[in-house]
Amino acid sequence: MTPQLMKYLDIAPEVRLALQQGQPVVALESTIISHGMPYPQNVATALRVEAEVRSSGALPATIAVIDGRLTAGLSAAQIEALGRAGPTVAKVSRRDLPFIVATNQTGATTVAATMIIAAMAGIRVFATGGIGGVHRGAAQTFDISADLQELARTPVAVVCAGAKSILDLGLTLEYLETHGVPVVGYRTAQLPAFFTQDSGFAVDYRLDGASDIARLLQIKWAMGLGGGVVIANPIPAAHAMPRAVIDAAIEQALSDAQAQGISGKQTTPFLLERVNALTGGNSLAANIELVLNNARLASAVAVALAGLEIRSTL
Ligand code: PSU
Ligand code: MN
Repeated sequence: MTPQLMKYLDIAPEVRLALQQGQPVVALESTIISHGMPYPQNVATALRVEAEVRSSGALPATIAVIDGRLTAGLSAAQIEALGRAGPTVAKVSRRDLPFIVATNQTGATTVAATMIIAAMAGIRVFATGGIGGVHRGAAQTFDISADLQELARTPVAVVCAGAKSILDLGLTLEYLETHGVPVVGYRTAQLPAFFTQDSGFAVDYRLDGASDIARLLQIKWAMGLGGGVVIANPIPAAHAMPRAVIDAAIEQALSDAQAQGISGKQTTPFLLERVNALTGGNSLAANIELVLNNARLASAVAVALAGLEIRSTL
C-alpha cells in the first residue's frame, strides 16, 4: 500500500496482521446494514455474518467510512452504531467518497465503495447479498449502478446471490459483458435472482468448487486483466421464495417509486424497503440466509486463494 493511501485508511490490527501473513480475509459491506435491512435485524445479521466467516476459516473485515476515515475491519460497536443510524447515515459510493472523507463524516459503503477500500487494503474477496445493476427503464433514466463500473476496474471478487429483479437483469449481464466482468455461477448455470435460485438468464460460466473459483481469480489477475468477478451463489432451496410473491412485490415497489418520483441514489434503498415491507418477515429471513450462505462461499474462496498465493511464492 502506498503512503498516500495509508494516510486515509485504517485497517483493524487483526486484519492487518492476517493480510501481512497471507491469511484469508473476507470484506463485507455496510450499506446492506444501514440501508438494506431494518434495525435491529441488520446489526444481528452483520455480526452473524462475521461469525460465519470466522468459523469458515477466514477473517471478516466489515468496511465503512468512520468519521472521515476509510475503515477496513469495524468493531461490534461501530456496526451497532451504523445499524442504529440506518438510512440517516450517508450511502457512499465511488462518487461520494472524497466528500465524506473531506468533511469527516461517517458513511456506509456500497458494493462499489467497499471494493475500492478492500482493494486498497489488499483484500481480494468480498461477500454481500445482492449487487446493484442496470435499472429497469435505464434507456430513459440512465440509472446504472456504479457497482458495475467498479467491477470493471477494481480487482475484487464479489460473492452475491445475483441481483434482485428490481433491476433489468438482462441489461445488467450485457453491461458486465461489455466491461469484461466474468459472471460465474457456483454450482449453477443460471443467474440467481436473489430471493429465487433462477432468473431465466444464464451465467457465463459454471464452476462447482471454491478452489476452481480461486484459480480463475488468480489467473485473471496474474494475466494482468485486473477488474472484478461476480460469483453468483444461489439462495439455498429451503429458503428461496415463491417467484409469484416476489414478482408481485417488486412490481408494486416499482410503481410506488414511479408514483413518488424517487430517483438517484434513493432508488435502490426505496425499492429494497418497499419489497421488504410488502413481503414482511419472509423476505427478511430469506435475505439473512442468503447472506450467510455467501459468507461461507466467500470464505472458502478466500482460503483457497490464500493457498494458491502461498504456493506460487514457494
Ligand atoms: N441490492 C440489495 N441489497 C443492498 C443493495 C443492493 O439487494 O443492500 C445495496 C448495495 O450496497 C449496493 C447498492 O452496492 O445497494 C447499490 O445502490 P445503487 O443502485 O444506488 O448503486
Ligand atoms: Mn442509481
